[in-house]
Amino acid sequence: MAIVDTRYKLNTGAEIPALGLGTWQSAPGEVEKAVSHAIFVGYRHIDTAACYQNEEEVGKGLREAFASGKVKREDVFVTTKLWCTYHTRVEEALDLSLKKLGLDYIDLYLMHWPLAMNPNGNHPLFPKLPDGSRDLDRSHSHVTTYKSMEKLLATGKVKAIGVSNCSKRYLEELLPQVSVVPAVNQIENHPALPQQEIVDFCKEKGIHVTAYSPLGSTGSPLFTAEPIVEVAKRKGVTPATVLLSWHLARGSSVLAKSVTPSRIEANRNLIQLDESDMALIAKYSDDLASRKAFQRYVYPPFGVDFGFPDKSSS
Ligand code: 1BO
Repeated sequence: MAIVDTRYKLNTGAEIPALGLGTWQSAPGEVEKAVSHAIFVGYRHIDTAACYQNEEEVGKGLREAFASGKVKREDVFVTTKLWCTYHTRVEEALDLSLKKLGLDYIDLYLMHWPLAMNPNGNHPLFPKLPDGSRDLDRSHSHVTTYKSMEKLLATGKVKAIGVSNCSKRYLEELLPQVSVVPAVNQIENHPALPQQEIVDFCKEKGIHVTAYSPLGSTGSPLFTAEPIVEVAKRKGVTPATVLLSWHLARGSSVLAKSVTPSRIEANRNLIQLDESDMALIAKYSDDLASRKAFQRYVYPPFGVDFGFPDKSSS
């Protein structure tokens, strides 16, 4: 089996393909083609979110692929996410996403961030208070929201539920209070933000990790970082291939975002990294951390301390 066809078993028993197409920040008007192209070239995992405002386009791309007759709905793992202004209206949010996507079920429904925002604020997605700070809805903890998500499982409209951007502290708060262990925690993850503590905690609790922004954010130093380039040379691949493959070596699935057909295709070239490759990259991560060259944890979410101290932030 080619490494790109790797699948991980979730705690629901379902399988999640190791490589997914990410659509966050993909330009409108380009996502539909990106989704259909990705599926035509073998991707079986598509990630979107209500907040990305591209679910309709993603849906069109999916329908184009299904209409070809080569791929069926059940062949493609589709993830979407509950946005923060909908924490008090979980099923309504899901129904809106299903309608936009043109699907009758979602394979994985994630709480996008573990905090609720005012549903009646001055902006439908990012409401702010007059002083410019986030307009939060403190009547809803992430635990309350997740409990509403648990009820969705009985409707058949979601096959699995999970979380995103959850630190160890948020998960520690959640797990003892809920009946369904999240199937996935989707987090920003790359060698400059390894989030090892969260990855280890999720593994211990049977929560699969999916990485977003695996190449780092805009202006990321990762492509030219000496250890990444060194591993790429050793293996005869590009730095991007090394950065995507790093997640598979850690047992995580990875979302590769692109709307460019050639790049969508190139991102399938995942390879097996060995212990010495991983050790070289780990040394780079540790070195960045020791120089405090990056923020090791992206929490608390949006820089907001939502009711309890996030001890993992430092
Ligand atoms: C605000 C979106 C973060 C990535 O899903």
